[in-house]
Amino acid sequence: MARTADLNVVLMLHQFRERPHIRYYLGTGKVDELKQFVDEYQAEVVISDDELSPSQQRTLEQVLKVKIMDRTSLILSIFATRARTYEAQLQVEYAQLEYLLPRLTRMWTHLSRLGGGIGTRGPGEKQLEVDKRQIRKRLSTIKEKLEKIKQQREIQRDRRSQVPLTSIAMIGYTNAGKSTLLNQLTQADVFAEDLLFATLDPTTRRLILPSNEPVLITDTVGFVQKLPHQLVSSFRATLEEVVEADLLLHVVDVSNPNWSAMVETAEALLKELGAGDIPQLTVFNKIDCLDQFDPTQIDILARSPFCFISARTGQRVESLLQALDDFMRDRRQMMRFRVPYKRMDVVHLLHEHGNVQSVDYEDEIVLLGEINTVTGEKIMGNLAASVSV
Ligand SMILES: Nc1nc2c(ncn2[C@@H]2O[C@H](COP(=O)(O)OP(=O)(O)OP(=O)(O)O)[C@@H](O)[C@H]2O)c(=O)[nH]1
Ligand SMILES: [Mg+2]
Repeated sequence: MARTADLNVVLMLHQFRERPHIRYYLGTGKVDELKQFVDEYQAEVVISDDELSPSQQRTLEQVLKVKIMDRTSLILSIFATRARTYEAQLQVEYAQLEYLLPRLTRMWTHLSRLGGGIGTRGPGEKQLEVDKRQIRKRLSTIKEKLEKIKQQREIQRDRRSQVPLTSIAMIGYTNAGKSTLLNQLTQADVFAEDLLFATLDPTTRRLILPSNEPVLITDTVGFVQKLPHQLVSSFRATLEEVVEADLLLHVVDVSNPNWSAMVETAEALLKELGAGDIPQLTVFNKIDCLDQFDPTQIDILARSPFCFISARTGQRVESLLQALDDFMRDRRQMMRFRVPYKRMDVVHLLHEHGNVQSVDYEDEIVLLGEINTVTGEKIMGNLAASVSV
């Protein structure tokens, strides 16, 4: 992640502890060691792989005399450079301000030295209150704006669901290949790069399965271990696409030796979002990077159906489509429709959404076809006056 943020990593330091040191995060001996390295390498930034408390961050900054970032602020700054739509920008700004608010005191300790002694209300403290008030005001403005965007999206979603299509959401660890897969499946033109958090905004495309059934497939923000809670809450609206999906495609980069830890991270986040019970299809991606692959070695998979593909080369993508069709088959039923000749629009809808097997022209048009039961009923419901089964 540091490299993603254009930082040049010169050294990594580890310490095993029962729990972080309450003041310094690291043990005091380790802090001394770190201080020596900072001087030796003339490091400009020190990043901790956990979130630091505001006071730990402050104390370390005083001792090490360099900028201290934590995992959260690093992720936030990467998100900030990735946010392209207005909504994503607002969501990131919200998360950043939330992160900043309890950390503002630093400026005060620095300014108060100019004012009175310790314990007096110097000019710095007043400034701090003003700053905090402004931030809270901005937070509530952003919240209102995000709420409006959310409402607009709900209207769009309602419009989309005039004829309800099964919705499939792609989830998975960042860099797993979700956007590449969406592009491969639907010729979408989504930004897919060897970058962390390449995607922040959800993109939805229509995909026609081999059985002729159209579905909606959505690509969205990738997950990461210890994803900051500020981001989870501010991206909740975006992640609603995930929570409301009928099926999750859990994309896994199987060429990464840590893939099973990544699967667990994603599972935990799904639970947190309330999406833990949505049916899943695990998609092991990047098989083109493996010398050989042996599905039997993978034992965690009893939990959900799975397939192996390469989103980049397109290898075995048909097995994924097949698995999607298998999932859809359970939701389909053979139905007979009688449609008056003047309702050719309904005939079109049925051809578009179902697998029509026969059409007979009698006093009405009689169609026999396999169709998603929800879709079939909706089409009939909308046109109840003129369609019978
Ligand atoms: N070799 C190989 N590389 C792949 C494959 N699929 C994706 N990649 C590469 O993996 C990198 C990440 O792909 P993305 O599609 O951006 O991944 P993502 O899951 O959308 O990532 P985020 O948007 O960051 O969550 C890109 O460099 C892709 O070219 C694959 O099947 N094989
Ligand atoms: Mg992506």
